[in-house]
Amino acid sequence: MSVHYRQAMELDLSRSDFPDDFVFGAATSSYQIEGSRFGGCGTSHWDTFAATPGNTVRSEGGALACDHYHRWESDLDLVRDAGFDCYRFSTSWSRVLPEGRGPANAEGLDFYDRLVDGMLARGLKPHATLYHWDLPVPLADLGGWRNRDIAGWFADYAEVVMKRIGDRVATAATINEPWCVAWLSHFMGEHAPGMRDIRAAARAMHHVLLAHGRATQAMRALGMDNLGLVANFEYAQAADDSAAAKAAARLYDGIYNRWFLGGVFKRAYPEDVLEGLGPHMPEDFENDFDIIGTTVDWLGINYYTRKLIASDGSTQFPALKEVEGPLPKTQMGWEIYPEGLHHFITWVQKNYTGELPIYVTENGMASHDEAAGGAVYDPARIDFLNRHLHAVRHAIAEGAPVKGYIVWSLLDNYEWAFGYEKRFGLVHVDFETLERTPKTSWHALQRALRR
Ligand code: IFM
Repeated sequence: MSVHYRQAMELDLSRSDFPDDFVFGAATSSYQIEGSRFGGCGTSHWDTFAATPGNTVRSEGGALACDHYHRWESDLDLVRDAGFDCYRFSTSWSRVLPEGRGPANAEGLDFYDRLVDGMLARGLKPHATLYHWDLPVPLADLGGWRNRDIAGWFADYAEVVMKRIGDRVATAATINEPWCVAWLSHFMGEHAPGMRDIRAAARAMHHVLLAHGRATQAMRALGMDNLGLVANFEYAQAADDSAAAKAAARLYDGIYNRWFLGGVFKRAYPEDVLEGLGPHMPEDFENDFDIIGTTVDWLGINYYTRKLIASDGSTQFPALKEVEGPLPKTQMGWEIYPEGLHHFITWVQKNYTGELPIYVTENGMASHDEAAGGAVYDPARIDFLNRHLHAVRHAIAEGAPVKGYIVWSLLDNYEWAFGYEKRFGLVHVDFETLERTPKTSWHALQRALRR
């Protein structure tokens, strides 16, 4: 191995470059890894969405996924052996409450009980998320996120889960990526339930936050703390110098980045977005801001990329389109832009969260990784992690209260509409044999965390 090769395989930061109480972790989500056909899990809207040809690559779904339901112990060993401090996982609403409401599936609750104890036994802090997109079909059939009642259903589910594991989790998040739950799924139609409807989207944009607020209150009532929301952010830049492109990028930023934070931290939605969504919002939505603005203890930032945005020339809201950018891209076709992570940490702190702790709850990249001779060589991921960790360190040096950095993802897994094609893992999964092989990025992180 040449010196150059070895250097390309190292992170140039180590644990000691971050504050003493800073945590490093890896993340997954229930539907993407567990296998939804096991353990009495109910049907989720991802099972039915995937079963409809054309919605996902090769109609792939999460029935087996990484079979984590049966392999969770060795998977947690991989988290521990990498030297991580925490593990971010989600509980499946369908596994816990197969009908979405009513009787709980004892096997499902037992599974998460064992999982949390398994983390603690390995010295890992459990970072739980209640909703990472596996909505039970009986609730989807009642209108899902379009139905205001979902706020109460979700709060009840939060209570059932946290009565069982809430005494042992280090942090609890309500919703993962409200933009995906609402906009990507109800306006863009790319995720379950695959709707393309402005009215459905407006309602989901509001109800997802109402559900967040109600669940936060339910967990507080159980005496829990360290409660948060995990939002995703994309750095929106005008594709050219035109006023139309600048306005389009600003609106994209409003829908993606300012809407959810506005609701939770300012108890108001951004005016520019309301201009389009206003006619479709639920009646008297303003009266819900006391619930939506329920105090949280931290904010999670998921960050992957930037987008170049232009006007699509139409008059139909939001009248914008994405334009391909010139930067190097990941397997997802997403530009690599670490400056965006620094931007969002400092922007969020300045405009919304102040001294509230921030976690980078997801960051990572997909690449075409292949196992050969028991190894998986992924230097691009090492470079990606390095550059984004520098961005985090830069923000901390400027005073941002960042408390942790969690890599997406522990394992190659089910990447939603892209099926099993896109590989985000630090650990390669052979989807024929389900064999796990730590990639060179996993080894590089292990060395960096030991240093
Ligand atoms: O795989 C997803 C995850 O479920 C949510 N955040 C983005 C990841 C990569 O697309």
